Amino acid sequence: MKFKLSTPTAIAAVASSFLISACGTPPTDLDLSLQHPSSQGKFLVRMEPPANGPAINQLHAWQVHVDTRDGKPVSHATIGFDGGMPQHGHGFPTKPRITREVAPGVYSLEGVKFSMTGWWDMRLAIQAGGDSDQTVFNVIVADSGIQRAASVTAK
Ligand SMILES: [Cu+2]
Repeated sequence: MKFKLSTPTAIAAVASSFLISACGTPPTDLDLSLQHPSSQGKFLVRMEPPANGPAINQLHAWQVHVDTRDGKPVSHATIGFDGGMPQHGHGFPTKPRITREVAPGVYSLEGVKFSMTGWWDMRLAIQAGGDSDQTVFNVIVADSGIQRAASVTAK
């Protein structure tokens, strides 16, 4: 019997089709701010999406602004990126990476692509001047682009 699916494969297929169809409603208390201190408070981080969109499946770049707590740009930081859809258990379809520092304390995050609407998280691990810290940003992607925090609170 060559064509019989093994049980784990069958379960995985059912589970993944369930996850895709049950898109999930993001938690209502999700913090959608694009600017906040890193988790241990070592840096102030601001995420800047493209001015327009981005549309689903459109490859694009963000700018990541890293400052000290008193507002001075943090240059020469090493920033790692990870993220995905917490409710779907998958990552980005691409490998977004911090590629370069475009201005003091401003870093380009390239290769970002949202492959579906819903809740995505963007996790940064920042190392600079002997300090390291991390932070998470939540993004709700709608068909019209990124849902801004302001439009979430204005219900
Ligand atoms: Cu997904």
